[in-house]
Amino acid sequence: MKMKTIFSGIQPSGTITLGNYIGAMKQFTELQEEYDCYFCVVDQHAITVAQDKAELRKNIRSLAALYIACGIDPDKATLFIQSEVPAHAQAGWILQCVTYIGELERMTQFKDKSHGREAVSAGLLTYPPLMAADILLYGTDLVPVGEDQKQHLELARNLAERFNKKYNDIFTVPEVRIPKVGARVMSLQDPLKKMSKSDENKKAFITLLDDPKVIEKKIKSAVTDSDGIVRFDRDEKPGVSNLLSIYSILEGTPIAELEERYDGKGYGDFKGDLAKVVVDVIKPIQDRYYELIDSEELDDILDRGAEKANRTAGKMLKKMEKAMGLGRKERKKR
Ligand code: ATP
Ligand code: LTN
Repeated sequence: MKMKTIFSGIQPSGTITLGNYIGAMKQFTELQEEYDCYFCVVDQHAITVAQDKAELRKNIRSLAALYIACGIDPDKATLFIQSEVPAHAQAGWILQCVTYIGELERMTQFKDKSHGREAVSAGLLTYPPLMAADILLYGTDLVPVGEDQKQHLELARNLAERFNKKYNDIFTVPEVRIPKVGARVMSLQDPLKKMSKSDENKKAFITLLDDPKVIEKKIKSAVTDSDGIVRFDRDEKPGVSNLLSIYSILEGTPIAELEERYDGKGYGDFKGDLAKVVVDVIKPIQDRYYELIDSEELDDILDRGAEKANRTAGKMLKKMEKAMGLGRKERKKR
């Protein structure tokens, strides 16, 4: 039986956060053992909002290195950069033409990101069909993402079904895979908002490349509450609950056990220990990252990844074009 296919992407819009690690990256490393995986640095998605060109270049390479440093094995999974596989933009255009504007305007990410901005790019609105293209080009069965991407995934499924029905049955309708815990790591400064790498307040998130001292500082200044009890309660104690979730996932300890461990102790001890747990996870990732970042090895991996992705995606793009009647009939070999 054919191995099932997985596709997921992360935007190089900054350095990935603990939220991206827990909600996405950590799952990827587990899944590569059982599935045919494609992991992508979705740089074309990042330019839906303004990016500094030098920063973007740096972030793209850095994210690729972080994928590997976190445990993606290029011998098991295909790692590549979206803009190096032109079929994504081409298929994205085709899928835009089967998407209704109303569907795009309903996306909460669009509403959040466009809110209060003066110049909102058309790309920010039409981003979901590009994301659908990323996924559908590979015959993807399963898409591991954090909670915030659920709505985009639903649209990708609708587009696949619509295209299949209208033109030809060529797409696999993908399923979403959201982790049971840690699907929504919250901001350290506003625990009602998700942790996001493009948050203007740098204290709101921890990146995988933060210095251990900075990590400790950010955790110590995380917003909690004034009752001093380490207890999980999302509604009443969102800050403490967020820290407990992070602690539990990274150390592999059930939340109830952590509540017991900190019974009668204050937030100071709790936060100090959590900082150690976070640093213990991040430190080996950083060591591997610095070995890779300027290496030829990284370029070789990305060249190989782009080659394989171009082959797979190119075939599906041809099928899409044929199904819709784009271009000309292939000529008989003479
Ligand atoms: P940006 O701030 O630029 O929008 P982001 O930090 O939200 O970026 P993405 O690159 O959009 O991150 O997301 C990469 C993956 O990480 C996606 O699967 C997304 O669902 C997941 N993810 C993002 N933020 C969180 C979070 N706070 N908790 C859990 N998962 C998250
Ligand atoms: N939209 C996603 C990033 C993304 C993605 C994808 C995730 C782009 N293409 C394909 C999964 C599959 C985000 O903002 N997190």
